[in-house]
Amino acid sequence: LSLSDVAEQVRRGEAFLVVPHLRPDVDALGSSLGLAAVLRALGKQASVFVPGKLPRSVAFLVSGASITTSVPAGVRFDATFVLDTATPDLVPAGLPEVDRRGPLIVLDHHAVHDDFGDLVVRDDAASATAELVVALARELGLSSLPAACATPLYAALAADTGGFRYPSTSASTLRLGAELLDAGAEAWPVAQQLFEVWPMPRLRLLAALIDGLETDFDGRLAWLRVSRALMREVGVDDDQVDGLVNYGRMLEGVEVSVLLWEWPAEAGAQATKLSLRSNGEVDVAQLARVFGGGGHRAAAGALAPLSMERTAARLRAELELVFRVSGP
Ligand SMILES: [Mn+2]
Repeated sequence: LSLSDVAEQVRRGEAFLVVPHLRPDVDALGSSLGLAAVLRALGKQASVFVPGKLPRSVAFLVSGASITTSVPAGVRFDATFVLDTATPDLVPAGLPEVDRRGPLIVLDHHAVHDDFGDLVVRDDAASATAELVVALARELGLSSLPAACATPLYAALAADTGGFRYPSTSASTLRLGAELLDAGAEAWPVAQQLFEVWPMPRLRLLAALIDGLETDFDGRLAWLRVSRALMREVGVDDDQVDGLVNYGRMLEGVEVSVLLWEWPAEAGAQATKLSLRSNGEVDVAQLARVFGGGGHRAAAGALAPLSMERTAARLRAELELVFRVSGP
């Protein structure tokens, strides 16, 4: 860890660009908004850059001018933070040239990752990137957390721990959650946004997914499949498919849940997105790696340049090895 080096960059600088990964999730965007609030509390300028359409699931974090969809022209940044990002492939396009963006500072908690960035603080023991943002705030001498960072950082923590339930939830995670509530975050409105408020089409999609659920390897594996035709039929976009893989893991006896998701074809080429969840026994980040993806031990994903059936066959071959090695 080089938190003190990062803190030194912050002390020396005036203006910072803050960037979450492409199609940001709640930890990526919440950590970015939280970091921007911390920087502003220290008297610095901070811009959070999120190009393109914001996923519906994170829209509640954004109000007014808290993000920008294009890098402000004419500003020279002293450094650019990239948050919750394990690979340069997920850094959004459109960052300024190096003389205008300064060094790339990566704050991340993915166990499987590529080496990139000029200064890297990566801690796979952190339950969320939000924890690293708070560690940096402390390194910078902020005695109390600014109110503006409370909700985004609390939401990030709650999202990546599944509502403070996953094995990554430690006593210090809960203490940090409490500190963020003290700073002004509200637990229930955040929980509603993260876990409770679903549009009808998403519930209908879940019903269809559960209807089509198949088990494999004596009930240790759950398969879920989403086709474009099903998505059209129930009226959902890609945002709303995210996270549904968790439902396969709920089934008693399931160790790994797989969601295969037909991805929009580009230039006639077929592609399938894989979402993987494990109960902790099987390291699904390693499985995702086979398809060029990544993630965490219990939650990972990849985009395979294959049809859904060929992706399933390839994955099943990998899983045969996993389940044979780990035994019944
Ligand atoms: Mn994260």
